[in-house]
Amino acid sequence: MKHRHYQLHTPGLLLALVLLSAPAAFGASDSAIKPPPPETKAERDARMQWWREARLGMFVHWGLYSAAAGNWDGKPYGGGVEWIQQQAGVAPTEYEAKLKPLFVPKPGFAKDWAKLAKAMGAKYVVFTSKHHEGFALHDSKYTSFDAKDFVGRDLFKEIVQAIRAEGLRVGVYHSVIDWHHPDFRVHGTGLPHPLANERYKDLPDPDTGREWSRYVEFLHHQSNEITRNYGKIDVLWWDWSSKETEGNSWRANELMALVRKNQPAIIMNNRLFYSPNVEGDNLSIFDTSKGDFTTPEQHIPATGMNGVDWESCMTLNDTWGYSDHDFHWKSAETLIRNTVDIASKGGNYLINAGPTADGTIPEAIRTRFLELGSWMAKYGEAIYDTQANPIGAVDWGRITARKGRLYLHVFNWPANNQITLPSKSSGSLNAWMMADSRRAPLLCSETGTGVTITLKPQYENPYASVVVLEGARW
Ligand code: JFZ
Repeated sequence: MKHRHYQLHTPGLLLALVLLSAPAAFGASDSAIKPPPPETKAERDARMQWWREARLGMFVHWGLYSAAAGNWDGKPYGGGVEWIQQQAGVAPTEYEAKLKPLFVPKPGFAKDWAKLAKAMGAKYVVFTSKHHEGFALHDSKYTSFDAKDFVGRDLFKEIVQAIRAEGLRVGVYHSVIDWHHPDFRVHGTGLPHPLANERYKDLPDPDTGREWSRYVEFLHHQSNEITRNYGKIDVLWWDWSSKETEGNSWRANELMALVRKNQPAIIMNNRLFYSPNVEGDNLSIFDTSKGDFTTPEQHIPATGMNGVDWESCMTLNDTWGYSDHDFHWKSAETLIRNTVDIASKGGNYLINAGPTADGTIPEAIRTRFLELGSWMAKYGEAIYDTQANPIGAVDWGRITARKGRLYLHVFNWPANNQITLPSKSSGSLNAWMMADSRRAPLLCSETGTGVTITLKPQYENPYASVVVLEGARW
């Protein structure tokens, strides 16, 4: 269970431990940095628009690790088992040999993913083109550790086409960490590596002969392939950097310029740089020169922040990659209320699914995503393209807004059927239960402390009931 804490709850501890033993930072000097393309605020807003409106995305972690299903040599592992190679300290040759025969994607699996994403109400899908294990889903000229060589299919292409066919935006997660590449360093990066495992401590220095600059070349080549060979890519989700290995270590500015050359409208996260927001809440440290949005992981910042684009990503159980023994599922209620909470703070919610080795999304995930989707189908107007709560926290639920309208999401239905919000009337108030197609007006009254609205119990929704309110002022 220690691993779970490392990865999901206190990664800072891991970083701190590694930092203590880490030699000085290394990394190629960034001699060929090209300045970012000039972009006005209006241009940036236009580029970010679809993403800001989207509010909900589906994350998919799928690779060779899916075939291990959270077990190695008969031993079950907990936490994020897409790290199983690192958790069990497995050398690349053994890892590849064991998992290759087990990784057999079924035909049409990607269509199921895309259909589920659509039914869930997601507007975009972010899938792992390569996770830390180094296995590439795209057909890469620069390695034979890729899907084409393993299963004779370009899985990246299948996935992109399926997502597009559902009218959804395409996001690609690309790990800058690579446990397979012979030039990716084992020690001193502040990043995890399987060969840093205890069991190898008496062997000769595994970093002898590793040439970092060759790895970075390879990273640039693969990033070029995935952004050049598959049509439009909407999001690039880099993962991840430590204090010691970030920015120039990846020749990040050059890498981002390359990607933007291939995909002028692409939206990138900021994980080519060390980002305390992965664990912390301080959105004010966000810097757009390091990426377009920031990525709190497994948590929701206490408040949003004007002008900061952010996306909370979360597992559905306690792992990103598939585990056959982790049943610690979040409920549909949690998914729905998190979606509302995040929208009320002006962020996006990226919810993960870990398919099995053949690409099947487990039933426990499907049912929860479909439940979220049926709520979104009814109440999506109160989520998509809305703004953050403009009037402050309320004890009965959350608030989202758009021009002239507030959406009041009631989590805690009051016994007297009345909710109060701290705002005033701008003349006449008009409110109705969103689930009431006749829009019968709710009783509204201005009191000394704000506006009181009387709800109609027959429209109560067990997850979140929504009131539409017009004519409020704040
Ligand atoms: C990373 C991955 O390691 C993980 O497997 C998953 O893909 C997730 C979405 O991203 O998780 C992290 C990233 C950063 C830290 C810890 C875990 N960190 O900064 O300590």
